[in-house]
Amino acid sequence: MVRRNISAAVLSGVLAVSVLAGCGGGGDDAGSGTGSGSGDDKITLGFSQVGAESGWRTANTKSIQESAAAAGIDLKFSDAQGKQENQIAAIRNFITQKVDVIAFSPVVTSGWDAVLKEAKDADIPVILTDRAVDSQDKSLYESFIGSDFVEEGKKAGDWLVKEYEGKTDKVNVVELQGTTGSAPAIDRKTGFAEAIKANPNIQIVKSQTGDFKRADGKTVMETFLQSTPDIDVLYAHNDDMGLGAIEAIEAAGKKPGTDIKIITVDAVKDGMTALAAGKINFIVECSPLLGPQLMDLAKKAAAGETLEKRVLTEETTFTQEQAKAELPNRKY
Ligand code: GYE
Repeated sequence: MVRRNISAAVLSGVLAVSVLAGCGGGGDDAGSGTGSGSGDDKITLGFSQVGAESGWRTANTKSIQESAAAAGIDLKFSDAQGKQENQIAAIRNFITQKVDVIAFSPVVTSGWDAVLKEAKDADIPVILTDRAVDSQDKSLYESFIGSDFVEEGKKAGDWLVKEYEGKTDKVNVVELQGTTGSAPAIDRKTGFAEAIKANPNIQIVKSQTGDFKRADGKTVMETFLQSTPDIDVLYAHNDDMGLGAIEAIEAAGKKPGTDIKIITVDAVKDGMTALAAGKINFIVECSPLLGPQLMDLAKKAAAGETLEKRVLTEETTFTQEQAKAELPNRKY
């Protein structure tokens, strides 16, 4: 059953009236008093997911669904299939349903102000999960939990600079970008460019989106290989695109990890397997396991608490040797 949290109702008498009227279960709600012990005070969380574009996303969805169940939160999960308009529709639907909290992973950064304002006007707290929005008005959401994507790009670039330390020969890098306009694509590009900029011999010679998908990574890499014969390095914004590119590289008769060095981001099991096998050279970790922290934040938000505005995910990096050691423990 969809119910509003008590603290919000206490804060506003007007809201309390409209909430009780809107629930169609006024007796239950009116009797719930302190918000505990009624047996029917489950928090409802509406979550709009980007889609299922990558191994990372699949692991992220699983983490959110499992953590909601473990936390006793009623999760309304909606898959946007990579489309912003679907996410906006899902969020509007959550508002109509009067969920207690809304969380979503915005497919792109811009274009959210109107729907976020609608949620705010309905007094439903919003938590950004994994990806950022570019809204200037930070009061449109309560918290943003996820990685520092600029930092991830920097870690990728720093590894490359070290790898070619002391060398002055030209290093041709091709880049497979994530979904155009998404926070991780923008930031991973920025961070990487910043890390390599003091080394003019390291140049990004081709850069194109592969939409964070394996199939697109493969087709775009095929075109890179056709147009640019002397590729030294591939920087892919996620494992899946890197894995697709590996297929293209092998089909072109080259050895991934040796003829072309490969750096990716995520560290999902398939990526780690390729890293341990020597087909990828370095992976920057991006953790998809945001579920437990998201549920904690959702509970606090439903209780009317002020949330930390930015919750950062802790992450590491993996070399081939480190991947071999980590692989048996990798859950996703
Ligand atoms: O790196 C990629 C996924 O937003 C961090 O989205 C996420 C990214 C992740 O499709 O694999």
